[in-house]
Amino acid sequence: MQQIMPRYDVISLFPEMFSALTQHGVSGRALQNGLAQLQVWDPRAFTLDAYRTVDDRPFGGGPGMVMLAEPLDLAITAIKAEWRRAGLEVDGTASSPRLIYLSPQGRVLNQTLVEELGQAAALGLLCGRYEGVDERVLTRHQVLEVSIGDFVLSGGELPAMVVLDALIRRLPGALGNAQSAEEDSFATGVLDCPHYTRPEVYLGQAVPEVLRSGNHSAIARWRLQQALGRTAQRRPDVLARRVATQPLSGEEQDLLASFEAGKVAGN
Ligand code: 9WO
Repeated sequence: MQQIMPRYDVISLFPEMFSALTQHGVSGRALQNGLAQLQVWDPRAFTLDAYRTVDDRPFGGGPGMVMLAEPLDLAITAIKAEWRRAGLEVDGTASSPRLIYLSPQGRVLNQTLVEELGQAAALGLLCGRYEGVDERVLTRHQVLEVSIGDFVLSGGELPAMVVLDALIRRLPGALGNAQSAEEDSFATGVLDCPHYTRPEVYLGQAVPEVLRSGNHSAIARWRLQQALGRTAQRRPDVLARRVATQPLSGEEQDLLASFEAGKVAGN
C-alpha cells in the first residue's frame, strides 16, 4: 500500500510529449488530483555552451549522434537535489532503483516490475534520443535499463509514458469506485475476460446469456472460466507462471477443463 505521494522526474528533449499523460484520462486525473507529481526536465536547459548542444558524434564512428553526458548528468544532479530537499531517498538499490533508462537492452517490463518500481517514492526516467546516451551516464548513476518490448522506437519518451501510466493507474484513488486495480488483468496472474455492453444483439451476435442472467456467482464463474481459457490458448507462458506462483484451485482447474471441452460455465 502506497503511503506517500510519489514523484516522477522525467529527462527528455521533448517535454511537451508528456501532455499525453498529464492531460488525458486516468493518469491526467490522478496527476491533477495530486496522487503523484510529475516533473519533466529538458537537458537543453543544462547545457553550458552558446549553441545549447545536447549531442555529438559517436566515438568509433558510425551513423547518428549520441546524447552528451554532461547535460544529462547535470539534470540528474538537479533532480537528486530536489529529492534530498523533499527528504526522499536518492540512492537506488538493485531491488529499488531510483533511476531508469528506457532502452531495448533493458529488463522487459511486466506487472511484477511495475509493482517493484511502484515501491519507490521518487523515480527518475531518462529518455534517450538519436542512437542513445553516453554509457558513462548510466554507470555513474546506477541506472536500471527497462524495455517495454523487443522493438526499436525513435526515443524513450513513449516507453517512459507506458511505465508512468502503469505506475500511476495503480495508485489508490486513481481508478473510479466502479473499477478496481485488484480485479484487473494480471492482478490474478491471468488475462482479462471478454466484455459486452448494449445492444443485446449486435449485427446478429448476441451477448452470452449468462451475463444477462442476473446470477452473480454464475457470472463470476463464467468470467473466470473465460479468463483462464483465453490465457491457456493465447498466452500459455502467462498461465505457466501463474501456476508456478500460485497453483490453480480445484474450481479453476474444472473451469479450465470445461472451457477446453467447449463448455460454457453456467450454474
Ligand atoms: C538507433 C539506431 C540507428 C542506427 C543504428 C542503430 C540504432 N540504434 C538506435 C537506437 O536503439 N536508438 C534508441 C532510440 C536509443 C535509446 C532511445 N531510443 C529508443 C528507446 N528506441 N526504442 C526504445 C525503447 C525503449 C524501451 N522499450 C522499447 C524500445
